Amino acid sequence: MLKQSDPEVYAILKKEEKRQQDKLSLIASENCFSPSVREAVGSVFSHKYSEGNVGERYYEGNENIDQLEQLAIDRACQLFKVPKDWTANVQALSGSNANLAVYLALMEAGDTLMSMYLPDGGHLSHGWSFEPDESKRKADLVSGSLVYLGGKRKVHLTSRLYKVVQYKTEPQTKLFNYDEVEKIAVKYKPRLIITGGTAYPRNIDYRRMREVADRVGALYLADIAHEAGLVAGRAVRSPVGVADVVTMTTHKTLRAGRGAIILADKGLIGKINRGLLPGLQGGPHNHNIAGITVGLGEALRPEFTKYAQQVVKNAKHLAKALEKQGFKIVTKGTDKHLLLVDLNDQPILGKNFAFILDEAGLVTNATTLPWDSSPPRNPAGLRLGTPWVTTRGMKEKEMDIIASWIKQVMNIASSWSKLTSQELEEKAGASMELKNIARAVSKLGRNFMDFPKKGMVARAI
Ligand code: DSN
Repeated sequence: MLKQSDPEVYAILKKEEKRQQDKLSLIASENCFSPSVREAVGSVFSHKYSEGNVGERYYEGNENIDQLEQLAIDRACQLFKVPKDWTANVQALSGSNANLAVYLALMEAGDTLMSMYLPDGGHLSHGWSFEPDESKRKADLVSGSLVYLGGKRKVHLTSRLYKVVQYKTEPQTKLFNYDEVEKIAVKYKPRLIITGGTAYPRNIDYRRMREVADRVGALYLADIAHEAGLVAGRAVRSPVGVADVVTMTTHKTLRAGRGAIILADKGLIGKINRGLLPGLQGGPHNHNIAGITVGLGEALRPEFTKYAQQVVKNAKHLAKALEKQGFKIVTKGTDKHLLLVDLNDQPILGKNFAFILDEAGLVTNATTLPWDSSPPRNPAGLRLGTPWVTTRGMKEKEMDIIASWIKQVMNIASSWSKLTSQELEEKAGASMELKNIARAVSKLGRNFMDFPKKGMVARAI
């Protein structure tokens, strides 16, 4: 129908379907959803306003939305094995909004929060501000201090509303030292401590962080946006019942459509509900809640546990395979779905390399690395993740192939290190060698996804 009614949008949609089919997404935060999740997201649920919570709405006509949202809450509680007195909120439109709702519920403006340093893998919504003066930034990197008190430019709302103290990894290991984190907490006495982020490849010791929070009388928020599916599939440890509040997005490893879930005890969730509405949002996106409900149902099936565990196996294997190809992996591996490649000893750094890889059909993103002073516009790191390729059914054998393609691309690009970005883009665009790899990527991809005719979930694992 769209084809006839709006051929322009239809043509763009077809191009995007082809891009997703032909290329491999190795972006750690991306995944693809089953046809059932997508059917629910595209449903009439998007037509309805339903401000409020189950059984207490400001608009009439919400008997079906109530049933849907209660099912989502029940499934979330079952999947994440919450304690008896806990419940869920499934209305936050995104992970950032989920976190903001928690802050609104638990803190006053001006309170102190403590979170992971963004360049070491934290998240913007945990309160980022930066120092525009590059020399001061570099001085901070060599000082060896494990605490960051922010810079002049308060780019995220969180850093405008609250005092933000961030803890860093250690310069040698690039790991968090919990004794040091505890000292920082004792000194700055935060009201809220946050763990989690987007690029820390190792497990977080939730129990140790609970001890830190208890020592200083802070509340503890575990943001598992990235790991939600791995927690659900028991492929990594769970902070549920350890932290006071757990937030997550639903569209990354959890593969349940776009949105967010907040888990906490019923008293806190009551406050968080009010943080979201009227504090932050208007009507919930019921079509997304429908997608989340279907995705949670899928995640409750035994196949999902196999999927989550294969995601981790694939990431560990990809890290090893890349090491064999001569790449340096931050912390020498991973405990989860993502890994960081340190390109400092390679001819091409992160942003340029990610661009060239995309020309070869491998979609990735550049990232900052802990204790690295490369320019933020072309950071030295490359973040890779395995959630999407695992959904497509790929296993260790394909990780070896992907690692060898990444090496081949670096070899092809090795003589381009002195080029300007524009020259490099022209070279990459014209390279027959990159086009050949892109063809091989697309050929491999055809064995792993009948998109969009057949469901990936049915094919995966
Ligand atoms: N954009 C997400 C990621 O890539 O990790 C975080 O919000």
